[in-house]
Amino acid sequence: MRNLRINQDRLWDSLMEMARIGATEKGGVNRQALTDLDREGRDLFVSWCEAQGCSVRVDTMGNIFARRAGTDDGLAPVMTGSHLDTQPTGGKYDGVYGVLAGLEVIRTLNDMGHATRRPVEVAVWTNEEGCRFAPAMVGSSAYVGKFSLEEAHAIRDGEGKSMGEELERIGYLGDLPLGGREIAAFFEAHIEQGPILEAERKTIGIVRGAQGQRWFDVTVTGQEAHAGPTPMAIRRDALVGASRIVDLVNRIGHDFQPGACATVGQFVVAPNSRNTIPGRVVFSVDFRHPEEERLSEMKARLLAEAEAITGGIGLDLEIDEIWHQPPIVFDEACVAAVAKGAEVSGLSAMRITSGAGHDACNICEVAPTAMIFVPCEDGISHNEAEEATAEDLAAGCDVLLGAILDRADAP
Ligand code: HGY
Ligand code: MN
Ligand code: MN
Repeated sequence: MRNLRINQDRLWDSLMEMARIGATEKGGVNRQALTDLDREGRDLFVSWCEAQGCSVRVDTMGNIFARRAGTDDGLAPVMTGSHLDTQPTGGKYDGVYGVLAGLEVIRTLNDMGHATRRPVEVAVWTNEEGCRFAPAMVGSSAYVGKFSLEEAHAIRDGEGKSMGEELERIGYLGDLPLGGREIAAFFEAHIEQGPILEAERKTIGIVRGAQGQRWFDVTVTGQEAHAGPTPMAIRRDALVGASRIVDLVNRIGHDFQPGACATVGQFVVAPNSRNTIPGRVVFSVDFRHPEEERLSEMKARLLAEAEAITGGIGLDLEIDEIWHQPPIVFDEACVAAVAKGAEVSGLSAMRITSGAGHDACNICEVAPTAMIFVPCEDGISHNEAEEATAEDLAAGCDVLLGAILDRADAP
């Protein structure tokens, strides 16, 4: 089966067609979870899968499963897939590549008339990005039981709309029960979203695992007052306290090198009026580290020093940890299947740990799992300029095909 190769142009054309849904002026994509654009992208994907003879089912979290039957169809499927939702200023490949690479595998197997022993499924996981509905990876988290269905449905966006309501509104509140199905193996193809593969001139990242993450919501409360008559000495300026904590977050990131990442991405000042002293600031903190110990130390330092900052200037502080994803290690046999796929395809490859979180980081809790990375230009992602070459994307998809066949045809 090794002479099986995917169709590079067809994969590229599908990526470009999907990228038109939510296309932004700067060449990116804004197709956030459970919006009408997300529905449009989901509908397009479902139509492509049905055209390939797949049966398509949707679960109660809106996760989509397109299934190509196996000769021994009662066996647990080999699954691949990723997400179709994007960041507000996202790119054409983050998540979408893993979904459409899975579809390209199905298309190639159909072209070759190759019947796999096990069924093959392509999954689309709901709300991987976590920008409209926090935290990230809710669909795959709920699938493996980290959230109950009620908890996940109750998550609200900045306008107070809940995931449950929005799933119903876009017609993706399915009736397939959440999780509980055996998966023989799960492979996710994804762009690296960092600079390592490009710097090392490698085409394939054999992903051995992912770093841990801790996400926080921080609220600093002071007192709104007039910017003119209020003397500096008696002010309780929430923005001053919040700004000092932003600097603290950055210092923690630098102090826990090598490996740490620390980001404040969302920042809301109230009342955000130029001549009123800010009374309340709410912002996000995203900590990451490959080692759980270090990640806990980063958290401890944030809690201790933020309290000292705000207490010292009469402000109130609330830090709410909204998500913790420990570092994970993928299944060695699946990682080996990816390594073998790269070797047989004659592609340059290296083992790598993922800096980003992915749905595979959840699915690995219920199935043997591994990921395949391909480079993206300058390592840039979560940016409208995100770019990758048709050749690298096709190479990663060939490795995905090899890994899936390795497990789907296994005796
Ligand atoms: O935040 C992440 O790592 C992923 O892009 N949701
Ligand atoms: Mn992604
Ligand atoms: Mn992303």
